[in-house]
Amino acid sequence: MAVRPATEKRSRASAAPSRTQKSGKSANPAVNYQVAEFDKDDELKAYHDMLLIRRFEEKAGQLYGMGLIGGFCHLYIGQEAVVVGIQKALRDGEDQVTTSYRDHGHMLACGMDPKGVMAELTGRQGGYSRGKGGSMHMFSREKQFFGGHGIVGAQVPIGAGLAFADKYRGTDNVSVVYFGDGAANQGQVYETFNMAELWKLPVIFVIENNRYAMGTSVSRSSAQTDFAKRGESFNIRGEQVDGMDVRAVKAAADRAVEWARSGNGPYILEMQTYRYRGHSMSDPAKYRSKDEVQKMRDERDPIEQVRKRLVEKGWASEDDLKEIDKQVRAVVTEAADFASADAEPDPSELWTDILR
Ligand SMILES: Cc1ncc(C[n+]2csc(CCOP(=O)(O)OP(=O)(O)O)c2C)c(N)n1
Ligand SMILES: [Mg+2]
Repeated sequence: MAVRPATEKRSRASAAPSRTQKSGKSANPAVNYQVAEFDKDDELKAYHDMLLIRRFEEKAGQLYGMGLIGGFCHLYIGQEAVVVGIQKALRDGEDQVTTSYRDHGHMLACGMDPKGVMAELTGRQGGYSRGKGGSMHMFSREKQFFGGHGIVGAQVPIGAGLAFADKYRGTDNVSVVYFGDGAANQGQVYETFNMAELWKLPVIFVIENNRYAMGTSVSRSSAQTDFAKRGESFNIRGEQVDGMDVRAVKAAADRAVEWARSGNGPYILEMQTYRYRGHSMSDPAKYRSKDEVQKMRDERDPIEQVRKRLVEKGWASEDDLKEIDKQVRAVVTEAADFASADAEPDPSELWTDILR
């Protein structure tokens, strides 16, 4: 899969704040619009995988509204290109993934079963944590998915620990740890950066800069909003990437994976992305205008970008795309039906799977 510079003109509605695009002082490049060349199968798979996440999240939102999901529920709608593009560069079931509480998309991208994820959301025994973990705490050893973490930034040292284990065991696996722009201000992130570079750990830090940490925009919370530079004082390479274009994400992920897999140590990818929904289901999102969200949906939507290319290149007709949507909706409906009908864990399960 070759890499070529993108020729499309980018609109000002790019997920990137304009001042980061102008930055020229750092050794790190400004937003990287270089894209991987996707053939028909790549585009169709990306379309399917991103649509699965979107439809799954829409359904999770509905089930939450119906009172079937308790506790917190953080939707990933708008950010789908990030996990789908990164996963495309990984070895399934070998490279590890760790993320925050906004985690359903990451699990689906890793190939975890939508039924098991949805059943965990509704607290049923067929869920990935047997109905006892919920939205923020799911794991799969088979898919090498290590959670799902509710404490902001907690997954960052865990991801580096996984990379340490990879290196210690002499494998060439890499560990990908996703965290947000808000989490990037946590102290443990920098302790981790230091050790990861010192020990040349094969870890890729993916900062999902969706421009908000709960209700606080990056410019209000961060002294340095070029997150790709956050590793500079540790000599960690970083790039800013157009996280709304799955091809750009894939190209950047290829560079980062190649770097880490060959023993060069950690790499930072700042994904410039955007979440369409509130921070969690209980957030009315009054800190930003409806126009801002609509503009992003209209001009930068990651799924729409792929859909447009597929149609323009004659790789899929509108009917073909409707068929994919139908198949995806059937998978999601099946997951929701299972998650509504499956039994809750038996009360005796309160005393299993715990440290005591
Ligand atoms: C240590 C800690 N501090 C505060 C919180 C409350 N909290 C939950 S999510 C969040 C914002 C994190 O934003 P970001 O890292 O940008 O991720 P996003 O939600 O945008 O994906 C905060 C402050 C927490 N869960 N853990
Ligand atoms: Mg954020």
